[in-house]
Amino acid sequence: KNALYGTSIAHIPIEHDWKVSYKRLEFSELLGEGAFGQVYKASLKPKKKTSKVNSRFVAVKQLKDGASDEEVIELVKEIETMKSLGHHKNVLSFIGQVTDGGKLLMVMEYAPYGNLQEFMRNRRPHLTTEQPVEHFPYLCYRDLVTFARDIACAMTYLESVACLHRDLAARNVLVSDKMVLKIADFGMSRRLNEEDTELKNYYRVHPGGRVPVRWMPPEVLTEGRFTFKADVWSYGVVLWEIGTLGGNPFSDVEPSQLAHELLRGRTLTASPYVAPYLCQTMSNLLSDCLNIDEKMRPCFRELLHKTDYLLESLN
Ligand code: ACK
Repeated sequence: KNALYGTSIAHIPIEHDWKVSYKRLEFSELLGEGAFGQVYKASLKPKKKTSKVNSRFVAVKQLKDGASDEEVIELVKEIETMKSLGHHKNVLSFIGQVTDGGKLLMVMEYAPYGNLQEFMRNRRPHLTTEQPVEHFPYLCYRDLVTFARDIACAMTYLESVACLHRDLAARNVLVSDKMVLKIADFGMSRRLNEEDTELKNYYRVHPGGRVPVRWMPPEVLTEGRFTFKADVWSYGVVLWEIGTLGGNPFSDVEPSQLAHELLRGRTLTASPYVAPYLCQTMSNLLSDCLNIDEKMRPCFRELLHKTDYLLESLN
């Protein structure tokens, strides 16, 4: 049993207005499970029984029994990051935390259509005849460009508040009502403090620290040096995931060999599901993001302008 998960949870500083009482939650199905713990769908009842406000669906993340100190600390950090982010339409909102009974639960906005990777895979043209999926059976090119724009919009915001995401991938983007995307999973994210921003503008990954290798640029894999341009590289990989409707990037490369392969010129190219008239623009964006020289990669603001422009041109 770890120290934080027991009574000492009371020592974690908590702002009163983020507290959610456990009694207000009515749990339903398990949405997903990872090494870290589980995410459940729940209904959050209003604070006062007499309230005219309706219950709303939320997603609740909790650690598995016997979670290690590190896992608890990661959840606490994720909560702290989400609290500090402020609201953006393409960033999953933090609702509050439950600390009753010495348990720590993170309560967040519920995104009804799950993660973007599976969402796209379930809508691949050859699959839709076998397993038609409710609400959005097909995706059109416009949807794919809207996905690229939504993610660029969220990332521009995160950069503006000095938040490195460090785990940008389609599996960590959730699909909400009207197919609006929400960036989620801030477990690995770090806020750069003023000193970092002024002096070096990077975050160093600790030796042996976990990184999602196939979404990472060479400078992270070889030096553990993380800047916003590393998030831009990951964004490039996400563009490829969008173009392949949820493909596995670099699936034929051993993780230990990836840095070497990238430095030898290996990259991600053309996507089978992208319309011919979009292919050139999307490939250019992709190769701009996957530039070995981080200084040459565009910033998120530019990516937002470009994807927005592309979307307008489809109208
Ligand atoms: O594809 P999914 O159902 O979407 O599988 C993962 C799983 O939990 C582990 O992260 C789902 N999930 C996480 N957060 C949310 C949320 N806020 N709303 C809906 N599903 C969520 C995610």
